[in-house]
Amino acid sequence: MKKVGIIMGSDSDLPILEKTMATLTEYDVPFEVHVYSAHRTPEEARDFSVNARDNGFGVLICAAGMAAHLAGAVAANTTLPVIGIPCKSSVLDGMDALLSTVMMPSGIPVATVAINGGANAALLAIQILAVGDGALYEKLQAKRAEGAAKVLEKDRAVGEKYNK
Ligand code: RP5
Repeated sequence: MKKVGIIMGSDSDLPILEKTMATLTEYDVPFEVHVYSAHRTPEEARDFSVNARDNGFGVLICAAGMAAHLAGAVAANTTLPVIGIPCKSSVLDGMDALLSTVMMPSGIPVATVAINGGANAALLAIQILAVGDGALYEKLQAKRAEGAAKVLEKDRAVGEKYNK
């Protein structure tokens, strides 16, 4: 199976990526994680992106906060699908990172998930890999059904308490 590459702009983004790694682990999807910054270590971020396909990656997830150019800079150097996670910093509530990540010019797409959307970034990466992987597709279907069953159980419990 192709690996998922996870890049964060700073190790201060790690708590958000913990959810990404936990979700990938839940689905037995291999990943490799790095701290490369579009601004502080641009050469390392570029080298990783340029060589990612040859190094066995199928999807890249990039998390960054503030002036979050990492996902876009990575996407500029690869045609692998790139998923951006805008990270919330202490100011502006993550709107800065959201707009910096999502507003890509035509030609260089970044699939942006919600602010701090670490779990959904992993799920989207898994869904991309599942296009060509029947076993992974089956796992996704099973987990969706499990999730729906949990919600229906909550509906039943809430209804039992309040619907007199
Ligand atoms: C971004 O700046 C990082 O992705 C991080 O979210 C933010 C702050 O980085 P640190 O100053 O905590 O290293 O590049």
